[in-house]
Amino acid sequence: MTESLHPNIEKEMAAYGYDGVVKSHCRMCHGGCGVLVYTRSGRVAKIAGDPDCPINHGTLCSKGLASAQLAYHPDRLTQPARRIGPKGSGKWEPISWDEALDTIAERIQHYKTGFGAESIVMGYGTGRDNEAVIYRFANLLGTPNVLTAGHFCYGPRISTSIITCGTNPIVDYENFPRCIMVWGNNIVISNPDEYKGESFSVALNRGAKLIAIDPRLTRISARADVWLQLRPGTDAALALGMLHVIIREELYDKDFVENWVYGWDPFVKRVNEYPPERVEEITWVPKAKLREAARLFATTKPAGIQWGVAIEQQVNCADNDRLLMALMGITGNIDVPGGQVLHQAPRIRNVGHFGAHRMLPDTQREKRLGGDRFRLAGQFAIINPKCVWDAILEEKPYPVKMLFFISSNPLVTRANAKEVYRALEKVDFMAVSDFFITPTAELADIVLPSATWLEMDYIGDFWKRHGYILARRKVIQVGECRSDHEMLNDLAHRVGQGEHWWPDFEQALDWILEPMGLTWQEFKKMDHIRGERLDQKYKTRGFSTPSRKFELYSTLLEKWGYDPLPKFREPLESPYSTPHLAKVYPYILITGRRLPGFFHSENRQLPWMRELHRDPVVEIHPETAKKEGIGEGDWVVIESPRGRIRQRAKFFAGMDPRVLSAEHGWWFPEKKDPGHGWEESNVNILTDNAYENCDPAMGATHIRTLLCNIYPEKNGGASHEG
Ligand SMILES: Nc1nc2c(c(=O)[nH]1)N[C@H]1C(S)=C(S)[C@@H](COP(=O)(O)OP(=O)(O)OC[C@H]3O[C@@H](n4cnc5c(=O)[nH]c(N)nc54)[C@H](O)[C@@H]3O)O[C@H]1N2
Ligand SMILES: Nc1nc2c(c(=O)[nH]1)N[C@H]1C(S)=C(S)[C@@H](COP(=O)(O)OP(=O)(O)OC[C@H]3O[C@@H](n4cnc5c(=O)[nH]c(N)nc54)[C@H](O)[C@@H]3O)O[C@H]1N2
Ligand code: SF4
Ligand SMILES: [Mo]
Repeated sequence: MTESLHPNIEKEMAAYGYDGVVKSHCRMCHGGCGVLVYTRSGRVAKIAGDPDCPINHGTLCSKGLASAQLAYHPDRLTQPARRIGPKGSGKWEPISWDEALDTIAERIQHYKTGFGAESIVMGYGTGRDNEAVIYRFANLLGTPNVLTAGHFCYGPRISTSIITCGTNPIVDYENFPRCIMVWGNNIVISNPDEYKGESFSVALNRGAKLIAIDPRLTRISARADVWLQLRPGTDAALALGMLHVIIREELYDKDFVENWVYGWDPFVKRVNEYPPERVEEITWVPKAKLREAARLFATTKPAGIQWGVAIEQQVNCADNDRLLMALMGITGNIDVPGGQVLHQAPRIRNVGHFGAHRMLPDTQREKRLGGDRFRLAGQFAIINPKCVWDAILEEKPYPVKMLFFISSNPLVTRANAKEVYRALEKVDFMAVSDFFITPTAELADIVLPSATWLEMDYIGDFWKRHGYILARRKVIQVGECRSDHEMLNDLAHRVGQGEHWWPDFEQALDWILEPMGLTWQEFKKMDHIRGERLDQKYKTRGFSTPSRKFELYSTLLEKWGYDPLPKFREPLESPYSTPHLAKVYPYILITGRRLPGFFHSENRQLPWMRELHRDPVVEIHPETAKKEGIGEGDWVVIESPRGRIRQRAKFFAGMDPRVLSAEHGWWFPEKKDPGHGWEESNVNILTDNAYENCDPAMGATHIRTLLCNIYPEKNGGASHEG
């Protein structure tokens, strides 16, 4: 696409000998940033931010800049392959796409006939812009089982916001909030979902007040007007305490509460159970600071809450999300400029429509794994991973025979990795689509080479709630790699779903855009489209909930048999709930703080990214290190009741000495044995996935806090070289 280029781009092309430039949208994370991809002789030569893109205004992160190192990586899978030795032997032979897809299609038919479609579990991990095609395939196949990260990431905020106010409220950085409360989120590193750190930083530079709720002194906490350093896992109590102050001091928006809130009186009664004195004991946050933060948030308008996944990977997941929405709602910040906006999508066929959820027969929907245990999750087609491992290992409530993971590395990214391993080892048949043969893929029967964002045409950000859709344009072809969309479109024809799919995936893109009267070829030229922006829609339409109001008291949770009001539950494993365990495992471990260059278990093979961060790191307070005889940079053993791993100690005084923070996602692609060191430093060896340790409605696994011990490796921990 070289028509109508900015003169600077033309100059740059001439100066460096680039022979083409394509505007597209990165997707090294959840995606969104506009990019200019410069090419030379048909290869990507440079990637730069697109200054005209309203999402990133020309900025890019290190992962985006390194995209070509992923696309051209010598270890990449570029052809389908079949395992020829036992599971985990690392012996593969290349096969054709026809052979690979015919084998998978034959297995699907076999298990569907013999055990029912529910015995086939489709899986993906975090948002990759492929979820709509995966759900479509599963629903048309008749399996209610799609295993995602949705139980503890993004799924909770979508489902709880739908039941509270109709859709997910997004901070309106465009209209500059005057106060931002960052709650368990590190947006300047994680750029999560709808949000990019750049917009947040611009709002701060315009003078917004900042409140940070984080057990760690992040760059954001350090810049905050008020930093609440809470005990990890106690967010619900803290939010209830803030609500207590706001209600007692009558700092809430009376008009909104009177006219638009459902369940105010019982809600206030519940909040009254959490006076600041009690909250201080639970959260370790001094009550004076709690009051200061509550007052600042409630009296500075407009204000937004930048929420993070740390509050969702908890036993209090759904209530945490609902409490943050309560704070937004009662302070009058919902759907106002500079507050928290309920955006409208462009008039296209949306992800839910594309996902063909209505095509799944009710008799099959009722079989969704864990659907009767975790009922909020079940309503939103989300399942808890342990339900899948149990169905494989114990065949309860029925056997799962086949797994098909498309963009996920569950052996490294799901709780209780040893149990995950047993399940993947036992399952009858597994197919994996990925860029690399990861530790999970090593246990598959067939692996498929997937295309990176540089190798596909697609409508990016289609699933997000910020109101934009973006054109992702194909720039290169690598080997025989195919996008997950094209692959499933092809496979669907081989399992008898052809009438619901398209001869070619471009026609699917046309179908999505059709209600707007556009084709993909036309949209490509437009770059992005945004839905209509209208504020305070509730004043004319009400909220899209059963009561048409903002439900602080959830009528749906009540209907599904849950407490309709939010509360705090002490984590199952903590110094207070399991004091006997705390004698052996005296520290609270946080897992999974985001690292700039890695994306969960990804990018450890990209030279630029690995040079920035060679080894797994556990943060430890210097006093704690001294007490345990640990030196800066030492390899240490971290041990929990589930197992032990090794990481390197980094001194960090910005945490309570009783807290440690370990990285997640570690395996070592450079290790050539087929396990690639998945057991060595993988923090999910330590995390627990017991059902009681999950949010009762959402099934979110409580992986953010657990009890652990730490000691120098040289004292007899693991036997690895340092
Ligand atoms: N202890 C602990 N565990 C955690 C977390 C934590 O904080 N602590 N965070 C969790 C969270 S929030 C999430 S969302 C999950 C993420 O869990 P996953 O999504 O399973 O994690 P990834 O490591 O990103 O694995 C994705 C795999 O898909 C491949 N891939 C990437 N893009 C594509 C694509 O477009 N197509 C295909 N076919 N493959 C692709 C990558 O190479 C990689 O191997 O992990 C979670 N695990
Ligand atoms: N570079 C990079 N970007 C990513 C990812 C990645 O792996 N790498 N992953 C993506 C995904 S899937 C997700 S879900 C997002 C997540 O993005 P974020 O929500 O920003 O997640 P984290 O950085 O894991 O956690 C944010 C903060 O929560 C704090 N925290 C830990 N425990 C608690 C607690 O109990 N309460 C509170 N209030 N805070 C706590 C941590 O100290 C940390 O500073 O990032 C996305 N972006
Ligand atoms: S934030 Fe995400 S979309 Fe933006 S450049 Fe980084 S990886 Fe790409
Ligand atoms: Mo996530």
